[in-house]
Amino acid sequence: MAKDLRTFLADVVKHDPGSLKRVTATVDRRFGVTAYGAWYDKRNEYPALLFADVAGSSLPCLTNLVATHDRMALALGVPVEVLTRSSLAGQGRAGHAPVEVTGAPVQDIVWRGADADLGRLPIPVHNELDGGPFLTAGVAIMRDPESGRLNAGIYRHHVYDGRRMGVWFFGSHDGGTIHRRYAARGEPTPVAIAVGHHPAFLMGAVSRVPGIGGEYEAAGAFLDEPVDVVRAVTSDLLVPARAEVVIEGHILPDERVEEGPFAEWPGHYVGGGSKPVIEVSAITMRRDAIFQDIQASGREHRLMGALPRIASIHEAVRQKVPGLRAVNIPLHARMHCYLSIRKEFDSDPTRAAFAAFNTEPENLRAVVVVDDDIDVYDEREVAWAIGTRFDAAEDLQVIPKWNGPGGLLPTNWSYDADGGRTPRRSSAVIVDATKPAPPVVFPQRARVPLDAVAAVDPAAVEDVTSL
Ligand SMILES: Cc1cc2nc3c(=O)[nH]c(=O)nc-3n(C[C@H](O)[C@H](O)[C@H](O)COP(=O)(O)O)c2cc1C
Ligand SMILES: [Mn+2]
Repeated sequence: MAKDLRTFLADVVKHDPGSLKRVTATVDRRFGVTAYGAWYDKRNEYPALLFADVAGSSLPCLTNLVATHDRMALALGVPVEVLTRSSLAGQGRAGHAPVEVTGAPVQDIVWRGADADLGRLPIPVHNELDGGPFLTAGVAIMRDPESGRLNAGIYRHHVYDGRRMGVWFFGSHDGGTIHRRYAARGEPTPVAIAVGHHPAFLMGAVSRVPGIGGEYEAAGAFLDEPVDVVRAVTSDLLVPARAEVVIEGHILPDERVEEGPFAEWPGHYVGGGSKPVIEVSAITMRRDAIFQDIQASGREHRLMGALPRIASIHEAVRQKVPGLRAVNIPLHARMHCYLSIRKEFDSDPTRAAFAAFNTEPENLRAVVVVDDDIDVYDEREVAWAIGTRFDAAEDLQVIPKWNGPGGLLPTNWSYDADGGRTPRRSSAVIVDATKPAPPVVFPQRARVPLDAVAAVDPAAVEDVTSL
């Protein structure tokens, strides 16, 4: 059977029992959904949460679906170590072009005109100071007017009223390029936003495909099967046939509305400003549709953002420094990046760091480079490398005015006492915590010989209960 949100939920129940929980209490869409997520977060637990009853909506709301590496690994069909210890998630698999079908489940129910009211969907207000409800798990599909290629990405949507919402395309993302191309011709940009699908579909949509388009093919690679698509009901866009909900509309060519505030992945309320506006033309859905949400600035948001960037940085740095061994972007500080390299030349760390910065210029502000004996997935190892192999006067490079101006990083703004703020550019830093390149001899790392450790007999160890 073709993969979709429902097949994945069944997989979770079967393979990861207890990690999908149903909330039976009626919750308010204002903080009700995120309150449960925050309650679990405080306990360092991240179950997927299915809210059966969100006040004022007939649809259930699902959140935190792939907030853990275990469920993400299940979704992508890889061992969890592939996600927690490498940058290889989804890599090396063949892409599959989408296949057009007729009679799609996602068009079982069609709301048009006044019926196409966003207020009927259980779209949550996530964090305390958010400017309103935000659609956070919507995969927006648009067609590049120049090449005709379909592009997809997740972009945040501030819901203004039943028919209109904002959209924020960051920096260099293709979504913004496509919209600007239509707007330059004075034309509206057709857009269709798919909500609720197999997480492998969503990871394909947010993978860092070079050039405009290719996300449907990438989703096919992550799913190991082509995505079934169907023609939208109010445009010629192709939308995923097995999504739960599709919101169709167009981005107005020259209207902008003040958007935000909204708590983003760095864990602050930043961004906002005037943003393009989408006018909704139809909402289609499956029977018994499940609405999907991602907890803004929560763990799922950061995991879904970190994995594609680990992959794209690995690819780019490897081209410049073949000795690259591993890349990590820690979930708790997604603006940091750790690279381990087998160092050949003293210039390797700087080259590697710049390749990483240039791959993700809108996200990274610190790159730490370590040797290949350091495990970049272990914070203790990275901290120890900085403590023992890094000399600040020699090995710290500051790149002034690298990030920004403005955007999501709080340091990319300056603030005044009246509550005002101005976009600024902030610096980035390279921490070279590597030993000198060969043939220089650096002190050896202490360790008990591995063969001695292998010879340990755990059965020879017993609890001391009396002396
Ligand atoms: C949960 C989540 C939320 C995101 N929100 C936004 C957003 O609001 N704006 C944006 O431009 N990118 C956002 N992204 C990143 C893009 O979806 C991603 O970088 C994608 O590759 C961009 O595709 P594009 O270059 O084809 O536009 C988000 C990613 C995730 C996982
Ligand atoms: Mn793209």
